Amino acid sequence: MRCRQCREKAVIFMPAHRLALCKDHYPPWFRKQVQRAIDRFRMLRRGERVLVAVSGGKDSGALWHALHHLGYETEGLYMHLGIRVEGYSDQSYEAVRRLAEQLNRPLHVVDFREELGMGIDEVRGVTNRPPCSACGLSKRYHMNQAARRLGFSVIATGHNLDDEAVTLLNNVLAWNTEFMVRQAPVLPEEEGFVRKVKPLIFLEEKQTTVYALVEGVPFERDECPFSVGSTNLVLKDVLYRLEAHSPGTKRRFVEGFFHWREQWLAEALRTKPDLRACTVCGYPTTGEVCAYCRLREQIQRRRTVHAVSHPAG
Ligand code: Q46
Ligand code: ZN
Ligand code: ZN
Repeated sequence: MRCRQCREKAVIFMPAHRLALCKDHYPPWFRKQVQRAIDRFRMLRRGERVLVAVSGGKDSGALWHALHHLGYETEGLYMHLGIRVEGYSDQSYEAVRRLAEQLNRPLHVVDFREELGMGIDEVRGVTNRPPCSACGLSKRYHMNQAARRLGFSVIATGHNLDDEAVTLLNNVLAWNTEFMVRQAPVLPEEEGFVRKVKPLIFLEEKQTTVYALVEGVPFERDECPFSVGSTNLVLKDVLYRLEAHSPGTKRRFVEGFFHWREQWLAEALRTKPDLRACTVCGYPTTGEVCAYCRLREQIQRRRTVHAVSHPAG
């Protein structure tokens, strides 16, 4: 396959765009798509500092690299989940550290072992909560709190088109309209919450992978050990097959949803729950104490009980 622009050997063919590009012409095309999504949904303002949530994976790495080369003033935020299985968290951290060095940009780190008193892989032992549920909750919480503490008004995350289509399909299968309302390219700033944006929303996983490889973005190739066997992987496979059969399916699915979401949103906003500050930490919540503080309290209580019934020595 040859590049459409220069006839050199192509590094990627994108059936949905009927476009093949070489290693020199692909990265600028990719960045143009990122800029287009930013402009279309008014995600970022020129001159605004952007906190990029980086996990060590290819998507968030490609995002940080692309935003930096598009001229945005970026800083990275890595959440060290403390997952020791297969050395996952340490290896991811290493990839992120190398990227920060390469871009010569600051990197901030939230360490879950310090914040929660244990890694995400140990939470189940004391709370019965599946690791991904505790992980998602804690990541959302710390992302917001870190952005506020560091004075950022916006956080960018590396969700790509495949992630978005999987989440949507998952929500549609369960008719989880409450979650669907919160699924958007931009979650605007609200009392206590900073704005969240997803500039890779219309780029496929294959596209972010090729970008990361061609641009030499360091990333951890192994997926999180807890993602193995998840429903999301099955849904991803289903969507992959639909896409292969009919290129552009994922994009039509997600685009169509965003169109309808605008109308649902108007209705949902009328019945929006009132938020108030968590009495422990100040994070916005519908109850007295936020879900994160309840999780932390649960962990601490169980650890105290454990220490009393199994005293050391
Ligand atoms: S990092 Fe966390 Fe994912 Fe790992 S524990 Fe689950 S939610 S799978 S994005
Ligand atoms: Zn070319
Ligand atoms: Zn709280």
